[in-house]
Amino acid sequence: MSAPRSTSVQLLGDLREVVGPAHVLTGEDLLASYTTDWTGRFAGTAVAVLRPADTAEVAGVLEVAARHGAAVIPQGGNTGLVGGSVPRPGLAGGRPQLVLSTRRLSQLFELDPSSHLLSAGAGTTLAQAAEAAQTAGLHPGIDLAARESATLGGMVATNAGGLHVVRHGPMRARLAGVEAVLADGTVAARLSGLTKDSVGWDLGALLAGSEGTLAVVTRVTVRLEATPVHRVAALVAVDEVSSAVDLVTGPLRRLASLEAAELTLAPGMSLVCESAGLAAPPAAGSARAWLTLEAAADHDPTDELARALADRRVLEAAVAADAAGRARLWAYRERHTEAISRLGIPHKLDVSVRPGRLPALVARLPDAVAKTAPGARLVVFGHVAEGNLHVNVLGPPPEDDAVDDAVLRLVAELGGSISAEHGVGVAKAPWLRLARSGAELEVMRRVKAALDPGRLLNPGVLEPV
Ligand code: FAD
Ligand code: 2HG
Ligand code: ZN
Repeated sequence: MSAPRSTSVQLLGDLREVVGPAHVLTGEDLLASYTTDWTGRFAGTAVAVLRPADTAEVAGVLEVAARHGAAVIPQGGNTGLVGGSVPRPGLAGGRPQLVLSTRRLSQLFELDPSSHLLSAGAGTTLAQAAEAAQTAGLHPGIDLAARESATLGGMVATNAGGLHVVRHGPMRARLAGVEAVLADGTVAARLSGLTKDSVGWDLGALLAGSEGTLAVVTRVTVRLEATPVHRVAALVAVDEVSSAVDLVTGPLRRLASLEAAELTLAPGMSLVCESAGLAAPPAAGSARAWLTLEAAADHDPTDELARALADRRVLEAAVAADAAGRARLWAYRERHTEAISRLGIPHKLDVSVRPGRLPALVARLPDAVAKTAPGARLVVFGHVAEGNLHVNVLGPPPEDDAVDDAVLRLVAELGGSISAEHGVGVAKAPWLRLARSGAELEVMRRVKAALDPGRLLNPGVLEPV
């Protein structure tokens, strides 16, 4: 929703004083890429996009926004998939909406190899952080296909997961410190990087998963891991989804070197091969599921991986140890998101159940989808070790959420979560009560009211509808 012209003129004038005229973007052409989300399902209009250069400018932007009663939507790489990083019509209660882009907050503040820590501006991309860590033979212990655009601040705000959670945990576990600006401009920081520090509440843990509703993260300190000497990837065809789950929760789980265990199914495999022009995967035609595995260690983990896969339910496997070969195998898994988006605007349901219930979820999804969205195309893949499936449905119009309702209710019935790693955003706000009790939501409401009483930051996100 746009503000009355007089308000906008004063607001824009004050914002230009804080960040400089070149960093207050206005006009539809300039705003377009900041006001529509990655999927194309969520979009709105903003009075301006602000590109502050440092923490003081972020505080200044928030102070001006509060004075003018404008809502602020923090945005990093805009790769979030739940509509939390863009303005939305109707959610700011008629107030002007501003997008605060963190992309200029990309300074590398510290690389401390002895403590295995990297501290950088919130707008630093994951790829930039990984490249910096690599100069010391270290890596951030977290990886995802959006690595070239997703920012450290966005990854904290969503508690991002990704491909290496099985070994190194989600972003919350990688976090050794944060600096953030609260809605009233207060700068709060806990950047000591200490492994043991039990003085009260943990600011980073509070902000991990807060989706831009409590503060703007301006700096992130990440724990690093030593880069293993050897790395091997495998694309493994199995007869059934249940076999993939059994292997990952059994022999593979016992491998200390296991770094990734990803699941793909036949419909997604066909789509990716067609869309990206890839050769047929192992056992195409007979396999119902594939595991993309990666093991990494200072010894060569190929033999131990092979031993863990010595099982009659494994139909065929392709293995690669060199970087080009590994990338070739990973393409079957990593190119799902882009291949799906080529077909239209998907309904994305990022859900988790206990791994043992994955086969039941996979088996029941087609029926749940067919009943609410007849003729829709269903593509399912995910992070099998955490029971995290990415359920993508193509067909229903973006605003028709009957299929979202059916899938999320099925997941809740199986004791699962409506968001495993992407967050709630606006996409899943109507179903928050399926995942959190009334008492838990009341705690969230009180924390929000304490830190952002004017509901300045990301109104509508993470709020029960
Ligand atoms: P944005 O999209 O800009 O923002 C996401 C949310 O964080 C919004 O609510 C926003 O308001 C808030 N936010 C952003 N920056 C800040 C800040 N500095 N302070 C406060 N709030 C902020 N996600 C996974 O978890 N695992 C995956 O494997 C994965 N793979 C992906 C693959 C592809 C191809 C794509 C497109 C996305 C993928 N994602 C994945 C989703 C996405 O990359 C993550 O959610 C990522 O953490 C978003 O980072 P971002 O910088 O793009 O944040
Ligand atoms: C992934 O694991 C991402 O690749 C994206 O979380 C999931 O596209 C999706 O649904
Ligand atoms: Zn994922």
